[in-house]
Amino acid sequence: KILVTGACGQLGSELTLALRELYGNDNVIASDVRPADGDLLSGPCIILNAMHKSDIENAIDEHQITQIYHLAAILSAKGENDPKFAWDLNMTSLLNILELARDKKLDKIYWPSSIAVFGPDTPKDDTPQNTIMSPTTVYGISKLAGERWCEYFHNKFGVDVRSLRYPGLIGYKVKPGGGTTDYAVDIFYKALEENKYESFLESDAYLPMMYINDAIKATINLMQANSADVKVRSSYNISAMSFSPEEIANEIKKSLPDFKISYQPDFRQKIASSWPNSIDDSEARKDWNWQHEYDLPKMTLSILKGLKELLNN
Ligand code: VAH
Repeated sequence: KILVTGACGQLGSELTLALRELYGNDNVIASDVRPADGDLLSGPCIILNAMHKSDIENAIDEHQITQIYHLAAILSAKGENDPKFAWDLNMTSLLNILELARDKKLDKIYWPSSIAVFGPDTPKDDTPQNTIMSPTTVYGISKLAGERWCEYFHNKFGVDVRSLRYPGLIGYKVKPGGGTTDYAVDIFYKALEENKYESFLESDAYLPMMYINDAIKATINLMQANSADVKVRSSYNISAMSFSPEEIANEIKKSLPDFKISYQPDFRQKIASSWPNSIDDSEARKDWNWQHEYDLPKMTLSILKGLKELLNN
């Protein structure tokens, strides 16, 4: 059976539902430090703090867990408010799970990395799989260290751990928590509720982004690939599109002509400008046929339609 940590989060909630669709409700246990609600209650949910190794071990034994999707983490912006806690949570929880995977011979582990592992001196356009990485956020530092730990546990102990460097993920069903790229989710809520949005990033803050549907597809494709085909055991670059606040605002205006955007950059602008403009994901496309589906126009229409329904219920 599959255990998902951080299941109440932006990615965790939608990934849990997709995994339940694929493997059956009762075979995917949703866990988080806070109680689950909404659609997550369609299957087993437990309270679990991924920093407590014995609690994870008990969950593995009690629910016959063979795979863990470890999504619990503090994201980039929130991490800067409490660096030590962000480091402790992100690293302790990952090491707990890698050690348990080794000792209990779990089948597979999934752990998300991020484009936040790249820094100001990383080549900004078509950032390669292997390049200079000098992250400037604690979140990025924890993801860079985490990638090295994943590769170490794979090479030294044969743990089948797989990872993707997500770009900014745009998912609206659960409000995201603490990401620098989350302006691209907020903008849709504000457009539908107030027809205007004040962006905390500059108009030209161009960033690699991905609709959450594509992120879920990539995650499942990677986890279903033959182990021998998964050649990158730190974390794969993946990408779908890149856009700036101005570009996504113009896309929204095609459906909401009176929508207005203004700009009030804050500390998150500095984080965003340390990240790449675009990512080279040719290794993922070569090793396990990664192929994105959503570009900016298609994503915008999908979100406006889905969010309108969500807000009207
Ligand atoms: C964040 N959404 O903003 C995450 C992501 C690349 C950004 O890692 O922290």
